[in-house]
Amino acid sequence: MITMKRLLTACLSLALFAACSGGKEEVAPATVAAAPTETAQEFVARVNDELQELRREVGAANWVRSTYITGDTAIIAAAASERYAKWHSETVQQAMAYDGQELDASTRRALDLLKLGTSAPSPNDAAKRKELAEITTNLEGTYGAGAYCRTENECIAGSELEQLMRDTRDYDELLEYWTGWRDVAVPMREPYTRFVELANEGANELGYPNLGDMWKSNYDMSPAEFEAESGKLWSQVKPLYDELHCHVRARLGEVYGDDKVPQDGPIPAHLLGNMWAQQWSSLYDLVAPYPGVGDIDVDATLKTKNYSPQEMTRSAENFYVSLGMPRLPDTFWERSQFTKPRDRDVVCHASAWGLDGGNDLRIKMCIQQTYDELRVIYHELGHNYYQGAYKDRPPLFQDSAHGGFHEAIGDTVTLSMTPGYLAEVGLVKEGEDDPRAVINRQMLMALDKIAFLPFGKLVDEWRWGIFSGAITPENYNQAWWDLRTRYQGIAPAVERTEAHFDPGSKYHVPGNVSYTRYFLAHVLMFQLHRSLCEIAGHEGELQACSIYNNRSAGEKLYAMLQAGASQPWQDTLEAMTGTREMDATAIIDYFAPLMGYLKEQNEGRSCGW
Ligand code: X8Z
Ligand code: ZN
Repeated sequence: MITMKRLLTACLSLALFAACSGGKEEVAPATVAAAPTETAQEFVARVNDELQELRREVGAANWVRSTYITGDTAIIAAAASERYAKWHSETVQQAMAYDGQELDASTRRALDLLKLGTSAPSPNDAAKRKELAEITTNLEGTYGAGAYCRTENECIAGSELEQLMRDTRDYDELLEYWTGWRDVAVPMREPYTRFVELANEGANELGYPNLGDMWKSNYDMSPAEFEAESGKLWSQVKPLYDELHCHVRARLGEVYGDDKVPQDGPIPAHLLGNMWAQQWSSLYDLVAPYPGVGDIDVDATLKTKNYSPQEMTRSAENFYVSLGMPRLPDTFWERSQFTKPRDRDVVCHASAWGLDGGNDLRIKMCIQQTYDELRVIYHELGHNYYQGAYKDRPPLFQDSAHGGFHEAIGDTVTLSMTPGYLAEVGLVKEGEDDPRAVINRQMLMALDKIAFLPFGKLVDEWRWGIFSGAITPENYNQAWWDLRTRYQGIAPAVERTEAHFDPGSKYHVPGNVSYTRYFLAHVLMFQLHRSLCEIAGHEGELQACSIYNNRSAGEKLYAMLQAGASQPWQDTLEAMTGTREMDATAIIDYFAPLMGYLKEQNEGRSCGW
């Protein structure tokens, strides 16, 4: 999505960028624009210059805020957001002067993207703008600094709770972490409700019925078409999820007992090895089809060789370099946050930053020595390589083709982390050729990629509902759990009420990052992988392909990244894959071997919930 936030960071809170400034004397710009004094092209050139300058300031303020959460940095970040929001409101008003003019496609696109240049549009009223900036800044800060305190002296930070959810198998202990973390979100309910009112007002002023429609307008098609498009993709992939759900539920029933995991109902939400039940790879040992066959124990290598966070990051960089992409700048290594500082609160949720117009690339993570984290690093560097590739475009085009593309690049690359690749770079020992190892590997992959799909779909369905008013504050939590159960087939093991605000326990809600992008990325990554593998001349099963070291694939990928947001995403996708449509057939092809196995396993079971 084209947001001020995303123009700089590929996962940062929008909140920080949506702010304002100014006193009471401010007058809202006229809604009917005066005759312009500059041509549309001159206007766009000026906007690009101003945007570049503003981004330096907003980027710096947000970086400091995210890596040093205090009351002081809240003031600095909110003030910068506020300034950006003021500029944005006023500049969009000025742009309306060109509404009726016939313009070349690039200028028209620049004006359209300008309008969409925030994910939390402010009302054009100084007091409300300030309020919105403060709310969004504080919501993300509350998340970043959040912890579950078992006792007065024993508090566990969010990122540590995430790790415990991966490692622990004790039913009650898991439930304790699960509910403990959700207490952090309770105080978010009220400010979030106000956020919805204010940002909707801002969206109305920009001409959108509500913020959900504005978010859905980011895809070079109408909101209704976009909803239909994502609905179509979901119905293509749902059968894969249903098989996986059925099998995992059966195994969990064996572990915890059918009284705890009823075999005809939703799975208790705290048992999937992940705080949000969104990626299940930490359950691999429970569902490994052929235990021990061709095991890819990257965790063990990282620990035995004692890889540092920087070494892990270097290994990800080497992959991109093998495709012919440049090395990351020295400043990346100097300025990134690789580990969780001991002495202060930070937002640990991983993000990638393209500061100074893409010349100053950084990641912000709290890296742990695991294979899961290694893959997150590859994901983040995908963002950084995108940011570096489109940096020579005008600022309004410095973004991905659509939000899903930004999220898909690093994940496309991780599909090339085949056993052969991992052996070549010394992360595992050379394995033998055994078809059972393929099924094992596919299971591990499916626990992440297929398990994620319904969650990727529902988070914004909930937000579209609250932004449109179809879901009211009295039903926020109930509606959230209805969607979680309907899509994911999971349910809370303890009562949840409207005193809770469980969506707030997921970073992207207080962080105000739209989420459909991840759902789309999970479809696109397989589509892109299939095309890149064709270019690389791969023959045979898609799951066996790695584009590591392949310059032809790398060139094609880099050309796509360089296009940035300069053209409709359909053109970009066509140049890369030959088709103008997102399509889930590649993910279905990819997992064909595993699907055969799952169907066999599920025979005689009654699936569904
Ligand atoms: O937020 C992320 C990235 C940063 S853009 C780590 N992801 C989503 C999540 O964690 O919920 C990647 C997968 C989905
Ligand atoms: Zn990302």
